[in-house]
This record gives sequence, structure tokens and C-alpha cells, in this order.
Amino acid sequence: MKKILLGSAALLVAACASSQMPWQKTEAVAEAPAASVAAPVLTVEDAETFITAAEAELTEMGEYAARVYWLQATNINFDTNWLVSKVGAKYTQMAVRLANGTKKYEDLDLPDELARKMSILKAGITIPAPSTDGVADELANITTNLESTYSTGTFEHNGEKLNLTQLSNIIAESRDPEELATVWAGWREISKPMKSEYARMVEIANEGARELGFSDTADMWLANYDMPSADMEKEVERLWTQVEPLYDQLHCKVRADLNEKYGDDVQPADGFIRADLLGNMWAQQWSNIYDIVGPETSGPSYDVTTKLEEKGYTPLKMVETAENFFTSLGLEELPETFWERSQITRPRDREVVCHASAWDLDSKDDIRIKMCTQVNAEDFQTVHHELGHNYYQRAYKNQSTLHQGGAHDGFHEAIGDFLALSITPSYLKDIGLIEESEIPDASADTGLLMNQALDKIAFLPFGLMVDKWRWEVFRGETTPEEYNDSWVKLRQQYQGITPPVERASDAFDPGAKYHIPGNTPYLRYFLSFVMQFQFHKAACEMSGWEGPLHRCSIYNNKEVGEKFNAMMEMGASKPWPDALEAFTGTREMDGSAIIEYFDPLMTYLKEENEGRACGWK
Ligand code: X8Z
Ligand code: ZN
Repeated sequence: MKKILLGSAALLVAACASSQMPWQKTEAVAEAPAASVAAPVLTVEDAETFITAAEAELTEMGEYAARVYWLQATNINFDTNWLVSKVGAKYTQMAVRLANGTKKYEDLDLPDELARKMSILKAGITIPAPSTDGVADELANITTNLESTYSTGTFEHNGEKLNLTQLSNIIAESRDPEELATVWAGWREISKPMKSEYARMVEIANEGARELGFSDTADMWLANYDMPSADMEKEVERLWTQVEPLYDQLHCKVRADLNEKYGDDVQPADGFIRADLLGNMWAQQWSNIYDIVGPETSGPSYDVTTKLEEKGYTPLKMVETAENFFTSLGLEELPETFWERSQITRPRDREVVCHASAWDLDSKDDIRIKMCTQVNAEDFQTVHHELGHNYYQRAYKNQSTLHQGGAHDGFHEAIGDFLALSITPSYLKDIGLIEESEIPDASADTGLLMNQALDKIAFLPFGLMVDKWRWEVFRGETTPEEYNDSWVKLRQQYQGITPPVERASDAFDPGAKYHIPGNTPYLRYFLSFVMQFQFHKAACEMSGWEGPLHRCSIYNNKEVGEKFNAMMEMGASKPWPDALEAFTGTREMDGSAIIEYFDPLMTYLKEENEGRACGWK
């Protein structure tokens, strides 16, 4: 999801009618009431006035900035980078001024909704700058440069200059360990030049966070979950402890099968798994190697990529199919402008940010996705993911500006994925992608679950380690000299994987993953991968489903749709446990739904792994 400041999507007030830029306003906006000689005693009304003015400012500037960002993300060049740096700096200055403005009201006993807006305003800036002159400009230049370096990165392989999409396809499809290692390391060349800029950005962000009263940027990121930062960190640990045994079994089985396929020299039977053998550039989701690690006898008779190709699906048809899932739940169709303005495939004549995202340009109806969609199972999942963001944005558009956001960022990431958990064989039959006769019977469940686990379970430690790395960096526990070693170590510790080749001392592997140069916090995905199963289980129960969770589809279920939309409409207006309770009846994030979903697979994995020495520590 593209969001410049949490809780402040861009609302359209009016088109930019004057030649004045929104931030060059002459009247004082969102300032405290005029100071008198003695410090004025501030009231709840003053706080309300401040927030109303702040929301108006965020709305106006937000839309302006969002449109500039969209132009750059769909056409990266010198000028659009220049514009994005300018608007980014101004936006950060404004957001920091408003965040600092909340301090005056800290001692007031504010009504809940107002207090919530204050804290969203204060903690919602992803990379803050201090108010020192010139620093916001420096920061904006760095962040623009990092993201465009990533998005335009290429590596020459077999005499051809390849972009990330092409390199990723090789990692997904090649079974030649030498080629895999070359491409894996080749992509990581693009991030070496980012390292020093990244280090400077960390310094700036921490100065900004401290000015706002946080101990560092990690503290600030963790302050967005309706509880003290330290408690949230413990919550994350608790969730990880719940799901870790699932990952350990999956790792053990996959390592054994890779060992069998490639032999001891390429993949030893014990220790870490070689990161380039797992079918994904970052080894974050492994379903591309289902052909190697899936059960031989039990599995569906179809492959979604093949089916999409056979049935002549285009990227556009994939998005229409995803929209149809949402409308089957009783939600409205996407607006015409979505189809006119979205970028669904990679343009051939210009550089773009290909990493998929969903945008809300005006906080009304100008919602869009930006993808470089390919016709395959992975992107079929991603189009549902992105539309989830758009449907959430539209559901909460009538909330006030600072409440236009997810209940927390994990909710935002979970919406589309939750729906996509209903892409079952019988759903695929309903939409005509497979025939009735191709619906596999229960004997195929192990295969179906294995395929799902390769994406959903494999992801969990990755979802966790990315921000573990950043928290340590922001806290100064990892210095720039240690950036890469610490990344490699966390990958080993949590994922049990290791680079295929030795890392050079100037390597900056974290920079080769979009969300690091793109400054998108990552904890959200870990939370989402746990919570989407909670949503799925609650929805299936609501629909009266009594079979195994992985066979349940809520397609066409209007009752579930209505309840789900009610949660989405709440946006960020209430603490997230209220939103969770509204849909699932529980106020806690909980891994037991994902454990229940994969329970039959766990039994199978344990049998398969019998006699093996699992683990890598
Ligand atoms: O970045 C994304 C989405 C956009 S919010 C495509 N995801 C994470 C990733 O690709 O690393 C979705 C799953 C995890
Ligand atoms: Zn997302």
C-alpha cells in the first residue's frame, strides 16, 4: 500500500486552482492559538481546533503529493525524481511540524477519538526528519534516490541486461545451481551503492524520532499498535513462538528434498538451506519449487499458472476476476477511473516502480493499482492482495482524515490475502478455471496444503527478520559496518537459510529487497500472515462451514461480506482490538487459526521428517 503518512490518505479538497503551492499558504494553519504573554491554558476545544486544521492541511497536501508520487512511480526520470524529492521534503516538513504540534496537548484529558488522532499524527511518520533547516530536503533526496536505484536496477546475464522481473523468473524456474547463484548474487550488485546513503538516512530518521519524544525510529514504528512499543515487541515474539514449530517442520522437509535433488555439494542434508534454491529472489515464499518438494502421489491435478494460460487469461482479466470476488461478497464494483488510471502491466518504454502497490489518490474514489502483472499463480494472488488495499481504502473514505487507515497496518495487508484463502478448487470450478472433474478429492489435500504452506509458512520468519534487522539498525545495535553481516545472521537464525556465495565486504543485501530502499515497514506482513487465517476461520464459521479450513471458500457469501465491510469501514477510528472483535469476536492476534489450517500437513510433515535431524542452530 502506498501511504505517505499513516492515517492521512490524500483527500481531494479542490483542484490546485491557484498558482500557489499548497504549502505556500500565507495564513497560519494548524498552529496553536496565538500565544499571549503568559503561556495560554489550552483546552480540549483548542486541541479540536488544532486537529481540524491539521486534517485539512494533510488532506490538501496529501492529494497533491500523492499525484506527484504516482507520476514518478509510473515514469521514473530525472524530472519526476526532482519533483518527488521536492514534494517529499515539503510533506515531511509539514508532517513533522504537525507531529511536534501535538506535544502541547499531551497533558490534556482528551476524548478517546481525539487522543487517537493525536497519537496517529505523532507516530505515523515512517521516516521523520528533525526540524533543522535543510535536513528534510537531504532526506527526500536520499529516499528518492534509494527507491529509484532499486526500481531501475538491472544485471547482465548471458549477455543480456535483465530487470528484476526477468531475474526473478530465472530464480523461479531454473534448476541449475550455478545459474541460480549467479543471478542471486547479480541482483545484489544493485544495492551496494545504497549503503552509505542508507546509513545517513538512519541518522536523520533517528534525530527526527527523538525530537518527537521517541527513543529512536524503531520505538516510533512500534508505537503504532495501541500499546507501548515494548509490549508490541513482546506480542510479536509470542506470535512467533506459536507458529515457529510449523516452520521448523517445513524447513526440515524442504531441506531433505533439496538435498536429494541437488546432492550434498550443493545442498547439504543438515544446516542452512541455500537461499537461491527456494524459487524466490529473497527466499520469502517457496511455492515455485512445489515441483521439487510437493508430495509425489497426493496433489491437485492442475497447476493454476497453466490453467490461467490455457484459459487465455490476460493481466486485465486477472484483475477483473479478483474484482468479481469482492463484488460476490456484496461490495461495490471498482470505479471506471480505476480501469482508466491503473498501471496493470509494465510499460515497455519507460522506467517504473514495478513492486506492486495500491493507491488512494484523493481519499474518495480515485483508487488504483500499480503492478507489472504477469500471468501466473503468484500474480493472481497479488492482484487480490492489491485490491484488498483498494477496497479497504474505499470502505473507510468517510472517516475523518486521520482515521483513514487500517486498524493497524497488518489489517491493511491481510484484507486481500484473506479473500485469496478462498481460492479453493471448488472456487476455481465456479469461475470456470478448472472443470468439475478436475476438483481433486480429499486425497489431494496434502498437496494443496503443501503448496499453501510453501507460501504462507515459509514467509513467517522472513516477515519477522526484516524489521528485526531494521529495529537493530535504528537502535544503533547494528552499525553500518555490520549491516550486511547482521542481515545474513538474522536470515540464518530465523529462516535457516544462507547465501550461496560469500558476501563481499561492501555488500548491502538488505537493499536488494524493495521495502528497505522503499522504506516500507515489514512487521505488517508478519502480522497479516497470522491474522488472515484468523479472518478466514471466523468467516468460515460465520458461513456455517464444517469441513477443513483449507477447503472453505466464502465466495458469494453476502453475510460475511457485510460483516467484513463493517470492520473495514471503521478504518483507524478505534483501537485495533475493537476492529478485530467486530469481525472475529476476539480481541487478540492469535496463531491458532493458522495452526489449525495446517494441522493435517503438520501430521504429514512429522511423518516425513521422522528420523531426520531437523533444525540448524
Ligand atoms: O509488498 C508486498 C505487496 C505490496 S504491499 C505486494 N508484499 C510483501 C512482499 O512482496 O515482500 C505482499 C507479501 C509480502
Ligand atoms: Zn500490501
